[in-house]
Amino acid sequence: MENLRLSWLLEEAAALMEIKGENPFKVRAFQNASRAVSSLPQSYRQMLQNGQLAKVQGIGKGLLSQIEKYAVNGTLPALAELQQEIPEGVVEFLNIPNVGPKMARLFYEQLGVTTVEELEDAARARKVRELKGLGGKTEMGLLRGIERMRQRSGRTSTAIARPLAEEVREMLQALPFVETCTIAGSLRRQRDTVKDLDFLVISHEPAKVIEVFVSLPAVKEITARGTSKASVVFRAGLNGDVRVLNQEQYGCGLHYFTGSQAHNIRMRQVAKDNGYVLNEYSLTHGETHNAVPIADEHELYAALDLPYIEPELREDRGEIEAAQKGALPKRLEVQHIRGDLHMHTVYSDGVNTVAEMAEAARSKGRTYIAICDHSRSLKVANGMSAEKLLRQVEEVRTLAAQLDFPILAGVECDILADGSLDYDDELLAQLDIVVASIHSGFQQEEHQLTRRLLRAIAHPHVHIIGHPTGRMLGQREPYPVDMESVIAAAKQHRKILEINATPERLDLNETYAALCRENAVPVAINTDAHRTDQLDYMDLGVAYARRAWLEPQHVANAWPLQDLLAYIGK
Ligand code: DGT
Ligand code: CA
Ligand code: CA
Ligand code: ZN
Repeated sequence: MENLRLSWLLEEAAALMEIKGENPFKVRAFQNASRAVSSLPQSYRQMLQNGQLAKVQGIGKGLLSQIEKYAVNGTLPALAELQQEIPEGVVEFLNIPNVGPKMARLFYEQLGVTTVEELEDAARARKVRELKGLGGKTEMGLLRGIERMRQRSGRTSTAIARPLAEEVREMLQALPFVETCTIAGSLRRQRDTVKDLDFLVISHEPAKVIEVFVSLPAVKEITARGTSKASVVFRAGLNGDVRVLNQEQYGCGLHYFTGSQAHNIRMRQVAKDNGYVLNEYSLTHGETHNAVPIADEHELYAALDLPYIEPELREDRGEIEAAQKGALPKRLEVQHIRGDLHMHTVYSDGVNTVAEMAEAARSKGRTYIAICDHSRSLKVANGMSAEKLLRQVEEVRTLAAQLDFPILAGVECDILADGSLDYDDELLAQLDIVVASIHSGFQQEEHQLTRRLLRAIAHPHVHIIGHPTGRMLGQREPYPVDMESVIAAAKQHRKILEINATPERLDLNETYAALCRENAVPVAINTDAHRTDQLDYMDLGVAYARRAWLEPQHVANAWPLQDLLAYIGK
């Protein structure tokens, strides 16, 4: 417990330093120390006394001296100083969509605002657009962001929800009196947005767990608090529920809190049909009332004569019937994914070189990739001129030979307002693969947007339609498109539609992805990575695709490269 508290304080200091604009190495040092402290084998105090703490990796001299002072008087000097300098309200700026530490600092330093209300007033008084590097567009975006933050009655994107949930889970899991902490609810079912976060904890000391949960640094407000459950509002704006159970209740409890409610209701009926009673804690015999020991969800399904049903399928969309008939979809795993057909490099708005992306993708188990940087019209993303694209094609081909790793030379080509493409046919013909996407003119009517996509699909040099509905979860609605016509056209022209695995996108959504499956239109799950670490979005894309019941055969980049090339006619 002592270690955890220190770890939080170090983390908080790091966040404040970021706002203050401190040297990133210094920020990193505090973050690393926070992580190191949270996983110490003994109490930091003991380790300080016996000299072991100085040897721990991630805790340098400066940090050690901070911790020594903390051990004596209970305050971290660096944090105390930062809290003097930066008002609490400024930290809340970070909860506004698209506001990072740099911008928060700018508002605070240049406008002198210290609360969200003051910031909003300043934006309405058109003072934000006067700031260096910002403009009217940022100002409008800021006002919309503040509004959205307040609304929040709605759902939160998994992009925000998942990192927060993982952080909370790790903190609870690290407690000595916690056996297991599991994320349940819609996040475990891999929904694209969630209403709240649900945590299930196994512990013999529920009161202690609740105590820690409600005092987590991420918690803003406690809305309900009992002896074994609690509800809070996180600073990020969404709610959280925790439920503490004992080990015997784990299997049924996890199943219940994972949901969905509709799936649970069906499962209760199945239990009843089999002579049992299923509730949130246990499975009991209907007549004897004796509990059936259920250690985990596998045992629960087995007790009801069912194969295990993946959380992603638990929506009462036919999964129970499929399970009874032995017709559940084969579980799509990230190991099935061979290629990644959409990623960016320094040629447009990416951070890494072609070589770095290729090496990273290979080390993550991909056996082929496509480099698809932005095309010339997309000025904001540093779109490539025709000459630059040709230079890249050359580099890609040379590199593929050098690395002995198949890299397709591609492009993410803008679909212009009239549905034509951003380069001429002669240039496109030289590429191995073309992802065509809409990045502008979302304001068009449904029939115009649909026509644009249909024209692109019919274009002989286009192979994949990127993020087909343009949604940005929590920021931008999908643009209106007649997706049934789009899918029909994709089938007719043997094209591929993308599930863009970026957490804010997940586009196609699960409904359209399922429609593709039903119509035998292959889907490509692409990361759209702009940095090497974003290649890991593949895990999320795959998990999301399971919600659409996609199997490896439905996913074009799970095919061997030869099959993919044959399908796109290369
Ligand atoms: P969300 O939060 O709207 O994104 O979706 P969930 O599924 O996480 O919903 P939530 O947080 O209200 O509840 C978590 C799970 O607890 C839910 O999936 C199933 C279970 N649950 C909650 N309320 C009920 C209920 O009234 N009946 C049944 N059978 N299950 C419930
Ligand atoms: Ca929930
Ligand atoms: Ca809940
Ligand atoms: Zn794009």
